[in-house]
Amino acid sequence: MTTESWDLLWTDVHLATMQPGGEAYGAIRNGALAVTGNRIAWLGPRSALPDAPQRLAHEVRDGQGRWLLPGLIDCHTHAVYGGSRIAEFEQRLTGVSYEEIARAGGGILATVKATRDADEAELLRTAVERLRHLRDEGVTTVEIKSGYGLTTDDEMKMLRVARAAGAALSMDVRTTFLGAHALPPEYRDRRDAYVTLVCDEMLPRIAEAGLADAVDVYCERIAFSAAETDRILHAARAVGLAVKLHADQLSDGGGAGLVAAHRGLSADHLEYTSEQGVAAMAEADTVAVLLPGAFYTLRETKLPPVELFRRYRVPMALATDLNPGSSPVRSLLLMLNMGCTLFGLTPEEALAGVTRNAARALGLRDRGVLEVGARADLTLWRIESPAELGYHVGGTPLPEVIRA
Ligand code: DI6
Ligand code: FE
Repeated sequence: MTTESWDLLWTDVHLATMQPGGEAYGAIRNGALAVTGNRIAWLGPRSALPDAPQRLAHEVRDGQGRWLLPGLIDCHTHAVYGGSRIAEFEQRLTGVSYEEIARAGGGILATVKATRDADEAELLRTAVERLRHLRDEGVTTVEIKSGYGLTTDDEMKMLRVARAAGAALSMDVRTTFLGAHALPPEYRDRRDAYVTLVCDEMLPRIAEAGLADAVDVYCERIAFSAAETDRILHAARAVGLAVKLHADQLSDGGGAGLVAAHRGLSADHLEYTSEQGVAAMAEADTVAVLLPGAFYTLRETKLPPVELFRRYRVPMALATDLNPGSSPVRSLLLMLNMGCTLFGLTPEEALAGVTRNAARALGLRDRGVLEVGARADLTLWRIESPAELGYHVGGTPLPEVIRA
């Protein structure tokens, strides 16, 4: 043996490192990549390997000209929930709007009832069934929110199930507490009391139990106001949790500027965000998470301000928003396609949105790009070029996946 002894070495692979600033997709054609333990140990052109492959690693694999990418990251889902909203899908197609259904006590509140009624085993079984689709597409890290429990116990139940689903599927799950997703029916005339419950009871208990990595609020005219949101984000930061926000989806409620003022990790949706909001996000290093599945499902027409995000250099991520109402989406690859076709992203921006920038939206610095020291979450694709991942509408090739 020479000096190196890597665990595993791929040769004859094209690398899409997703590092910015150089080749498109950070590509290294005719490359090689080595892993030791659960980290990337070396990468570069095949011709730069310091010795013959067999002398460098315990195991050498021929990549057969496939493309090697980082594991994909879905940074916004509501994958744990009870029941279904298929009847609401039928209702919307007879002309009833999402907001009308929500105001009539359906929508999120219908899922709250079904989630409260479900036990942990049932919630876990159905969440695993949904997340399996993402896993098979090469998703190695997924964020999952609570928000269909809306009592301390039911929110904690959802967060435990989210973690258990990750363990069952060998996916890395990041959990987000979304107690302020809807006003529960028992608090209908006591909004302030519910916000107080979220701030003074739910947040401290969940933080103490270590069940959440971040806190989110649905800031929208059918959910929580900017002032209520501000209270909750303050309380979240007081217990040391990172914050993010469902912002400016159906109206401009100033959500982007508000979460930026709290130095939030991300602002999500953003169809109605103003230039002022975009500028605030740029200043605070807040990632724009775009959710074309919800835009498509609700047949929205107002596009998120992609050109402003580019101009202000706000990183853009893409996610499924997997939820039973506004985004029954189980394919992150389809979001690449919709991000391009509906929102006008380039295929490279779209792919950065489910790798490098999705990692940033979760505050994770150890993944999302191929570089020495990064987690060895890898996907190997038999594709012509990385753009192909956003090209097909259904039937996209599936990867071989290596998980840390
Ligand atoms: N994310 C959400 O939390 C809500 N909309 C969205 O894009 C609603 C989810 C739901 O309808 O259950
Ligand atoms: Fe959402």
